[in-house]
Amino acid sequence: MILHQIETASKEEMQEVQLKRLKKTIGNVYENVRFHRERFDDAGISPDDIRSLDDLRNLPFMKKSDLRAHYPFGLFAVEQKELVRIHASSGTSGKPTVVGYTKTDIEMWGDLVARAIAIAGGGPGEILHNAYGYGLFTGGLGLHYGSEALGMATVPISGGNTGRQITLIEDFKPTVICGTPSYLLNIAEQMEEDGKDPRKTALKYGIFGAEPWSEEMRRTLEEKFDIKACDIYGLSEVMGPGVAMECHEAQDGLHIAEDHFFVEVIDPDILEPVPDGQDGELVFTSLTKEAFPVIRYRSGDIASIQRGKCKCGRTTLKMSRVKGRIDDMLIIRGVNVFPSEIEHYLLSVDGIVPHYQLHLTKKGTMQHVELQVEVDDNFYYEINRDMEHEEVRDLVKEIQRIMKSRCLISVDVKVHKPKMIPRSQGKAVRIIDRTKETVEV
Ligand code: DLL
Repeated sequence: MILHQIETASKEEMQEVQLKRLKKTIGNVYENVRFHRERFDDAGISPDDIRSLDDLRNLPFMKKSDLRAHYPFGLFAVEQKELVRIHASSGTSGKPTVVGYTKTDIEMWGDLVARAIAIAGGGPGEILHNAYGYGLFTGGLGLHYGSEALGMATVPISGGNTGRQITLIEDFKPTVICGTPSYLLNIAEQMEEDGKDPRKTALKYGIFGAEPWSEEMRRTLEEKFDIKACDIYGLSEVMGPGVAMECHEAQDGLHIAEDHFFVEVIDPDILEPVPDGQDGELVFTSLTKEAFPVIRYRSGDIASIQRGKCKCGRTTLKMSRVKGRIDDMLIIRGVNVFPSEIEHYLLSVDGIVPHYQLHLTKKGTMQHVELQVEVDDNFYYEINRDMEHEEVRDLVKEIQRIMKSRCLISVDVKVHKPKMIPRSQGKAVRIIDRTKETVEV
């Protein structure tokens, strides 16, 4: 269901809307945010110099460190009394990044998430089971307001308490479910353990994101639940979920809400644009946000973009799956690899479940990676629960061979018995980094 005419607009029509909104945003930040005003002045640019979308390229980039440096409210463009919501994300180091919303921002976000849910197959009158965490994280409340705006009965269960999730999925009969892909896998496994068939629920569509996941993981979730699973992307600094959403018709890239977010893709080393179709860092400029506008915000996320009309009828720019964050990219003996690429190949190995962790250590100056995986129940019973079994050694060799030939990396592999890798209730922890604890060799 296409909710808004702008989703099928021509390129010219879209650019006209974008430019008008960009000029307004630039004027707003120059007037109201000292940080932006000083940087514009330093670069010798006044808001009137922004006459085309290309002129945006003359402005400096913003980074997460700018948010931390102005913690908590230093980059807000409205007075505190205009705010109706504050979210924050913890991050791995230092202060959290804080974002704020006016009443208009919240309405706009709700409309955009409603659009996203409709893109994924949801519709008014149905029930949506929302297993994203409620709280400072934008996932829960973001999907919640969008679902209500679309006219869906929203079950605000949040993450965790998997037994209760299963009961409500069975009893309320939602047709749409939202959560991180790793948590949904956790729910499916729990159902199977309880002797229930996840394919027998009323679910038709899954809206999964907030963490990188692979095509293989999509196939696993679709197969387990008998649903169509689509990728939802967003980041709190830019708004939250709903910045881009994959359509259930094509399942081939995520439609960016271009009328609200202008996207650039740059080479993170030289900070120049990369051609369409080539991976680079996504950079966002918000076009309509009031409380916390962002100008050329470097997301740290690696993806590519493609143009053209989609099978679903939309004409908006599409982004690929996010491969991962620049900070999560592993450099193993000179080879760059993202955990999602490892997942992609790992899941082609029979007998392995889609839960895995990468344990990083340093031996001398060398980064050392151990890939920890887990066998499925069938495999475990076939080897008579003997983890010393020859087949486990063969499995290790097979995984090492695939990692070497596909990802070009040499890794140690540790195979666990079932249920040993910690399960997530939100964003999965894939990397355990112990490189700070140097082991001398
Ligand atoms: O994760 C917002 C969100 C909630 C998106 C629910 C989708 C669904 P943050 O906590 O600020 O916000 O984390 C943002 O998560 O920069 C990406 O690195 C990663 N991320 C989000 N969606 C995806 C996705 C939310 N679909 C950070 N694929 C982003 C891969 C994703 N990574």
